[in-house]
Amino acid sequence: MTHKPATDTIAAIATPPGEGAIAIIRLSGPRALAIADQTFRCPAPPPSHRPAGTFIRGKVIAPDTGETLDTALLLIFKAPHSYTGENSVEIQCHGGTQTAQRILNALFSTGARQAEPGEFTKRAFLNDKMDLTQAEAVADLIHARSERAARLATAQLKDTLGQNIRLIYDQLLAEAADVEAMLDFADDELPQTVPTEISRRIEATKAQIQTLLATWQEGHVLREGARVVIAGAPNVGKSTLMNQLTGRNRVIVSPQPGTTRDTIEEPLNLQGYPIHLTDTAGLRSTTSQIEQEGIRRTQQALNEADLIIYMLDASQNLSTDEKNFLKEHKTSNILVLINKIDLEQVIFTKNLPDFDVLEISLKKEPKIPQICEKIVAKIVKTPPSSDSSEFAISLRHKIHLDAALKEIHLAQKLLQTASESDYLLAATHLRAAMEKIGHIFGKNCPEDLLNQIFSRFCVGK
Ligand SMILES: Nc1nc2c(ncn2[C@@H]2O[C@H](COP(=O)(O)OP(=O)(O)OP(=O)(O)O)[C@@H](O)[C@H]2O)c(=O)[nH]1
Ligand SMILES: [Mg+2]
Repeated sequence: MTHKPATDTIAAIATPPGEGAIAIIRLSGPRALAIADQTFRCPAPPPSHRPAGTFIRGKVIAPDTGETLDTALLLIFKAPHSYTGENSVEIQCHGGTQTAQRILNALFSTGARQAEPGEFTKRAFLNDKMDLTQAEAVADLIHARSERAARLATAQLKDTLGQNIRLIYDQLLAEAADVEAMLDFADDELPQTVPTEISRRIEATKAQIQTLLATWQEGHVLREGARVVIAGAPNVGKSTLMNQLTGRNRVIVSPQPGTTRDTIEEPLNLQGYPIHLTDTAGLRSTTSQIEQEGIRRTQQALNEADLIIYMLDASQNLSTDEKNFLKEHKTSNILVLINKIDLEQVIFTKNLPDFDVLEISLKKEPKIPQICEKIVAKIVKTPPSSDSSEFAISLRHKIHLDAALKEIHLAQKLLQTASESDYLLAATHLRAAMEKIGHIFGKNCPEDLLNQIFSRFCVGK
């Protein structure tokens, strides 16, 4: 990476606010060791003269007044062997709400400035300590809400995704160069078709990109959580299901149709996948303004859903509204539950041949494990296969991969014809694809894009 080394020194509290046993303050940049010398009193030699990796016990002082702020430990890292790749210092002081902030102020008064969110990691990226997929994995790990999410982030941090991406980048570079090399033929010797070997390699690269894209759904669910919305006519048992899935009496259940008036969201963790489960107001024609607003909110939740759980009452024939709903959502990601099979049943799975259906009785035979199984299968459409289970791409990666695929398609089309100008243009498309892939691991990534990525980090990371 070609960039100018940072000229300023940044500092931040790296531990969460509140009371705790210890707090950690990080300091990184060209003046980190000089600032440590000014603010940390310890037996000679001073911090800047100590070897990297030493832990020193001493006192942090306010340089202007000489007041002792705390007894603390100071850990020294020297460039390039630090997280950021710069000279860095970590101070471990007593926890609580005051001490760390007072120490931070002392560092500011000696020339450090407050670090932006993710700025330590951004410096690590700019100093080639990690590529962009690894930097993103740091944030993913911090935000991980399940064990699987944490495992995938850890693997990505070890560069599993980056290696795949860089391989694709190198392949595209070689493929573009080989297509360009065809321009060296004299016009009358130009091959009528692109050599099959090059076409085969381009096709293989495309397949690799598609394999990566197939991991998006899982990545999306793990990072953002899946939106699962329970919908259906009033009184079919939506709130009962919500309560049983969450294991809590969260929403009111009653025999009176129209009990739930608003959308109610609850978090749920199913087999390591975070889920936002939403109970909704029963869908029906109504003149009540409150209920109409509830139904409008239901519609909104349905529009944003990753999965709809549509519930029916087994003892009631399908209403026109229900028939219309099912027709409209034939192609949606939808699971149909025929509930109340303990009553006299008039609707069966066989009546709904186009849908994935479970017959249940939340009262007598809820089949919650089967419902959970179905939900997971439907939100993570491609179950992690052995070769893609090491990572799951994010939306940012998906956008670049999709764009790269488009460029490769265009190149392939042009390569089917055989004029010099077509070869040249095809090579240009392959290079454009390569550039999009490069953005994923951070090659020539525009500054505003980097800032956007690092802004979702915590301060101090
Ligand atoms: N017999 C029978 N009754 C059930 C079953 N599941 C739920 N119920 C009852 O059906 C009634 C309605 O349940 P709710 O969960 O409130 O239904 P809902 O779909 O949320 O209804 P609204 O909020 O009005 O749209 C309650 O009296 C439940 O006890 C079932 O499997 N069998
Ligand atoms: Mg309800």
